[in-house]
Amino acid sequence: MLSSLFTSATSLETIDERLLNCGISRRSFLVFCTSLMVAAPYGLAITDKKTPEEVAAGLGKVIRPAVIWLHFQDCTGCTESMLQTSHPGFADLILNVISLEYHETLMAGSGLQARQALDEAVQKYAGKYILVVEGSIPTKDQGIYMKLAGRPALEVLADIGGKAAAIVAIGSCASWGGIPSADPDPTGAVGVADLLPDKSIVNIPGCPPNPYTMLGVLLQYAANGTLPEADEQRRPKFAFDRDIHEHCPKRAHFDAGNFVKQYGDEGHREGWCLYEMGCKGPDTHAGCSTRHFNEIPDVWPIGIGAPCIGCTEKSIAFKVPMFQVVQLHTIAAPPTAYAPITTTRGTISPLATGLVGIAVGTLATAGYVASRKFSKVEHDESPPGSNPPGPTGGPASGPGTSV
Ligand code: FSX
Ligand code: SF4
Ligand code: F3S
Repeated sequence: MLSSLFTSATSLETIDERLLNCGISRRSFLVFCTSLMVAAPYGLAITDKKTPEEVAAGLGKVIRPAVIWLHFQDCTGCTESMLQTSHPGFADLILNVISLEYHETLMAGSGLQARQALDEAVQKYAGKYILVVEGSIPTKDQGIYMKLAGRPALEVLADIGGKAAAIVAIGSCASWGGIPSADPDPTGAVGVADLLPDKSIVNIPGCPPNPYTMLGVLLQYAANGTLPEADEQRRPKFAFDRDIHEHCPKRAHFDAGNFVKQYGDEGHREGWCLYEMGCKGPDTHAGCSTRHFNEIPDVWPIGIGAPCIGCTEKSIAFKVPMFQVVQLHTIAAPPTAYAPITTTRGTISPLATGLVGIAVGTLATAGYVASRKFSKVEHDESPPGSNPPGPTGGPASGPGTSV
């Protein structure tokens, strides 16, 4: 049973003991637990249907999980997104709820010292540690493009990954290859699951991903030895079960047909939808639209006025050009069955009442919607940004077929 892994075999402290010894306040821990609950409102055993106090009480008793963190072909953005927290000391708290045994960016030692630290950690916690992998693994030419202490990453992963209790592939690079695997993929970059398909692996793609997703996975595993339910791409459902578009704050503009045509245009300044700028939100599964980064509201790509590039999707990120408009698979173009919300009210003759009035009104509305749809969708083959909205800020072209 995995639940007793850390309690029986290590001398690690509980989270409560550790935080007390480090002088970290209960209040900070409660804020941390609240952030976890925001990241995982359901689908994660440690937060499910609980209050922050209940989450803190449960987590406090958990033995800190031993974590070995390896860097392969990466930019260290995943680590940075975890450490660049908005509250002073919060990164410190994060690093204390887990027991980080090896992490090249954070450790003081280097060279032989670092290698010894890694060997000792692997030996001490063999079969019990969680391995976090950041970065892709080069496979071309016997993996010669990335070595750690003289060994190809391929060999290091097979060895250290093979002795791990579970593996978390953090970031898009470790999940499937990410940026290094972009065409022409000079190193043959792949993700962890491509090389160790039979291991317990959780993929947390994103470039970078939300760190609370990873912390939630690590802590659930430490608490009860289970991994959260995953989708077919091994992504935890609690964080990847819906697309960005479903909860995007710009969704009302999408439905109304208000699209940015050019960076800095009137629509952009007004906060309109970025679909025609190539936003991949309708095709991208991630929680960014509700779980922002660095605990700061609106700190996420669309929140700062940039389109989503689909960084969590293997078939999109670094494959589909940034400004290419995605096809709408799961959702319809802005409603055609009723008037758009930007329609201005016209004057109705007092004589035009009853059934005739209704029929005329219905036809007029349908005609308006249809003309708007046909004239602005089918004939709008201009590249994004070529047709900025007019000075009145009227609705721009509709989405759906201008791919
Ligand atoms: Fe990859 Fe992580 Fe992108 Fe960078 O290191 S997921 S390039 S943000 O940070 O691996
Ligand atoms: Fe938001 Fe992008 Fe959808 Fe527009 S297309 S509503 S910006 S996710
Ligand atoms: Fe990535 Fe899109 Fe979120 S680019 S960070 S999935 S908004």
